[in-house]
Amino acid sequence: MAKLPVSPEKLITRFGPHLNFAPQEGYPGRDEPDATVKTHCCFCGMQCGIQLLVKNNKVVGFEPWMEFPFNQGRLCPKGVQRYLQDNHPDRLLEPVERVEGEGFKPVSWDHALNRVTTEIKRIQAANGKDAFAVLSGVSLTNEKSYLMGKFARVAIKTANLDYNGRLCMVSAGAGNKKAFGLDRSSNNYEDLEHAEVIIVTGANVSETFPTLTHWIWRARDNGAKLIVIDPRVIPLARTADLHLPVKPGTDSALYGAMLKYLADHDMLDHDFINNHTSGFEDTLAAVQDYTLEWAETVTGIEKEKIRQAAELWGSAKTSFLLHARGIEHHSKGVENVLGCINLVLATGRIGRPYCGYGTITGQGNGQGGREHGHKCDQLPGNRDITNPEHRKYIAEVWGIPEPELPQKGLTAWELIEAIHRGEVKGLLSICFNPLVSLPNNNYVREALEKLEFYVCIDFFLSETARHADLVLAGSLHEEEDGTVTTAEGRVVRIRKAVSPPGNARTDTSIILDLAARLGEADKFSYENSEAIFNELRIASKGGTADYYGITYKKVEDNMGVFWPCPSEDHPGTPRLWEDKKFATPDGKAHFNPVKFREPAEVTDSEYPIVLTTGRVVSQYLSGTQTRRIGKLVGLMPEPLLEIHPELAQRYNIRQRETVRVSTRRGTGDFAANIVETIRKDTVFIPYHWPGRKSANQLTIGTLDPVSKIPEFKVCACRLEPLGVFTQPGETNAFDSI
Ligand SMILES: Nc1nc2c(c(=O)[nH]1)N[C@H]1C(S)=C(S)[C@@H](COP(=O)(O)OP(=O)(O)OC[C@H]3O[C@@H](n4cnc5c(=O)[nH]c(N)nc54)[C@H](O)[C@@H]3O)O[C@H]1N2
Ligand SMILES: Nc1nc2c(c(=O)[nH]1)N[C@H]1C(S)=C(S)[C@@H](COP(=O)(O)OP(=O)(O)OC[C@H]3O[C@@H](n4cnc5c(=O)[nH]c(N)nc54)[C@H](O)[C@@H]3O)O[C@H]1N2
Ligand code: SF4
Ligand SMILES: [Mo]
Repeated sequence: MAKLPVSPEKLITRFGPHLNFAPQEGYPGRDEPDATVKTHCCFCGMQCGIQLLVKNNKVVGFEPWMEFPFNQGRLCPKGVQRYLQDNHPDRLLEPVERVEGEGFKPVSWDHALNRVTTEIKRIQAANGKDAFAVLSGVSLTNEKSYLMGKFARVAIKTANLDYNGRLCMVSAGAGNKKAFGLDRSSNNYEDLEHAEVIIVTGANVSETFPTLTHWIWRARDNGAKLIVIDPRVIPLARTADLHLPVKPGTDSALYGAMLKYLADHDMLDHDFINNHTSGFEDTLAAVQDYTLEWAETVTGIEKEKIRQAAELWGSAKTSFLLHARGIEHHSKGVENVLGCINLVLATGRIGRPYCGYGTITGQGNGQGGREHGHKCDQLPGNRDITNPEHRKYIAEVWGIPEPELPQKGLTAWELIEAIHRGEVKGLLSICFNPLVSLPNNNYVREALEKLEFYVCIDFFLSETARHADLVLAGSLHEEEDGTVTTAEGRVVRIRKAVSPPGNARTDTSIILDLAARLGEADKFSYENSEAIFNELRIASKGGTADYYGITYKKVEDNMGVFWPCPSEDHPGTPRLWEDKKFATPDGKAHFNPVKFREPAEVTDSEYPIVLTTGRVVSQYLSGTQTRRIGKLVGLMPEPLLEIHPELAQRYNIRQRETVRVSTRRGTGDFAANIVETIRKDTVFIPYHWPGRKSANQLTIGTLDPVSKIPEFKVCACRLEPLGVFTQPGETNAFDSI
C-alpha cells in the first residue's frame, strides 16, 4: 500500500471526528458526506453563509460558501468551530424534570408537556393570566420568533412576554424609530467600500463581527479615513486614522460637541436639513454650550482629536457611521444613538450610495427577531401593541376578537422585578440564559428560586435551566428550516441539515404541541416552517417591517432579499430612503435634542474605578454553546480583567494576579491582564462566564427610561489584589489585544 501523506488520525481531526476513514490505495480521500447544506452560522448578526457537511444525520464538518455575497466564504473562529457543538455529549436528548434532592430525571414528553399546561392553568386560575410570563430569544429564526409572540398571546394569553434583545438592540431600535420611523441599517454593507469616512463607535468589530472587518478594510484600501471611538484601543483602532478613547458613559457629550463644531464651521447640508428633516433648531440649541474644551473635560478625549474627528466627518462627501452596544448599553442608550443620528442628518449623508448609518445587530436573528412580535410592546411587522389599528389587524390574522389580544407587558428586567414582588409566579423561557446575561445576577437567581413553576426549552442544561422544574430538549439552528434577517436587513434561508438527536424535539413542534394542549390547536397547525413564514408575511403586511413580498423561493433564488419588500414583484430594498421619504408620519427624518447626563453610577472615593463589560472573539454571549467547544475554550479559558499598567501599579497588581473586583451589587475574582490599550481610569471584563467568573455579579440594573436596556457598559468598582496567581506569568495571544 502506498505511504499515506498524512496519518489517518490527522485527517480525521482535520475533517471532523465522525467520519469513518477508510485507508485506500493511492492518495487517500475522505468519505464523501451524505449532503452539503448551504445555510448560515448560528452565532452573530453577520449570519455568514456556510456549508455544513452531513453524514449519518450528524453535522461532521463544514466548507466555505464562496458565493454568499456578504462573507464570500470568510468565517471567524466561532463560525469555523460551530459544528462541534452538534454531537456534544452534554446535548439534552430528552425532557428532564427536577426532583428535589435528587437532581434532574428523564421523563416522557407526554408527562412533561402535560405538567407545563397544568401549571400554566393552575397559576393563571389563582393569580390571573399575566402571572405566567414568557421569555424568548433572537437566536431563534423569524418563524420561531413570530410563533413565540403568537403562542404567548393567543395560547397562554399573557401580556408578559419579552425577549433577550431587550439586553441588546432596543436602544438602537427606539432611536431609529424616533428618527426614521423604521429600524434597520440604512444600507447594505457593500456601501462601506466607497465611503470616504467611517466612524465606528462602541463596536469591537474585529472581535464581535469579524467578517465585517473585510468591508472596512476594502474602504481603507480605497482611501477612506477611519475614526474609532472606544475606551480601549480595540484591534480595529490600531490602524485607524483617529482613535478617540472616550470615557465610558460620556458619548453624548462627544457627539453634541461635534455637532456644534459642524454648525460653527459651516459644515452642514442645509438643503437636506431644510427639505427632509425636522427639529434641527432645537437640537442645535441643546448643544450651544458644548465647546471642544468642555467635551474634553467630560469625555477625557483631547480636544484636538475631537476637532479632527469633526473636520474629517464634516468635510467628507460620503460616509458611514456604525455603532453597537458600546454606546447602547447605557441608561441613556437611546440618547447616544440619537446623538449619532444627528451627526448623520446634519451632513445629509443618508439615502444615497455610500452614505449609510446603522447599528450592528448582535444576535444571529437580532434584526428579524426584533420585528415580529416577541417584544412586550410589539406585534408582527414591527407594529405597536398599543395602536388600535395595529391590534385590530393582527387580531384578525390570528382569528381572535381584538379585546382578547393582551396589552403591553413588562420588559425582561421588569419581569425579574415582578417575580420578586410575587406578581409573576410562572415562567417559560426559550433561547435565553438570564442568570448569566442579565445584570446583578444574585438578584436574578433569587427571582428564579421564587418562581412556583419554571420551564425552560434549551438544547444544553444552561446555568438558568438548572433552576427550572422542567427542561424540554429543544433544537439547534441546523435542525429546523426557517429564515433569519441579517444585520444588513437581508432575509436569508436557514436550512435543516439534520434532525434533533435522541428524543429531543424541534422547538417548533414543542410550542405547537403545547398550544394544542392549551386548547388552541386550530390556531397553531402548520404543515411546515414555510407555512409559518407565509402567515408571518401576511401579519407583517403594511407594517414598517414589511415581509409580504418575500417568499422562500425568492430568498433561495437570490441568496437573500432585503426588507421592506411589500409585493411579490418587488425586488427588496438594499438601500433605504433613496426617495428621501422617511417612515415617520410626516415623511421627514427627525433630529432629536440630546443633552449630556451622567451614567446612573459615577465613581467616588469608595468605588473609584469605571467598570465596563463586553466580549472576546472566542466566546459567544452567555457561553452556553462556545464554552463547550474545546478549541474556543483554549483561546481564553477564563475572563481576564483588562487594566492599564499605571492603574495596576497604583494598586500593586501584577500580571495574572487574581484581583477582587467589588461593586455595590457583588464581588468577583478575575486574573489581571495588564495592557496599555485601555484608559487609565477604566477596567474591562468579558461577560461570557457564569458563577464566580461572571461579570454580571457586578453590573447595575439601571435601565434606559425609553428602551429599558440595562447599563451594562458603565458602573463604579474597586479593586483589591489577592496575591494569588492562577496562571503565573503566562501569556497568550490575547495579551496583545
Ligand atoms: N465574539 C463574539 N461576537 C459577538 C458576540 C459575542 O458574544 N462574542 N455577541 C453578539 C452580540 S449579541 C452583540 S450585541 C454584539 C456586540 O458587539 P459589540 O458592541 O462590538 O461588543 P461589546 O464588547 O459588548 O462592546 C463593544 C465595545 O464597546 C466599548 N465601550 C464600552 N463602553 C463604551 C462607551 O461608553 N462608549 C463607547 N463608544 N464604547 C464603549 C468596549 O470597550 C467594547 O470594545 O456582538 C455580537 N458578536
Ligand atoms: N455584562 C454584560 N452582560 C450582557 C452583555 C454585555 O455586554 N455585558 N450583553 C448583553 C447582550 S447584547 C445580549 S444579546 C445578551 C445575551 O444573553 P442570552 O440571550 O441570555 O445569551 P445566550 O447565550 O444567547 O442564551 C441563549 C440560550 O439559548 C440557547 N439557544 C441558542 N439557540 C437556541 C435555539 O435555536 N433554540 C433553543 N431552544 N435554545 C437556543 C443557548 O443554549 C443558551 O442557553 O447578554 C447581555 N448581557
Ligand atoms: S462573524 Fe458571526 S456569523 Fe460570521 S462566522 Fe463569525 S460568529 Fe458566525
Ligand atoms: Mo446582543
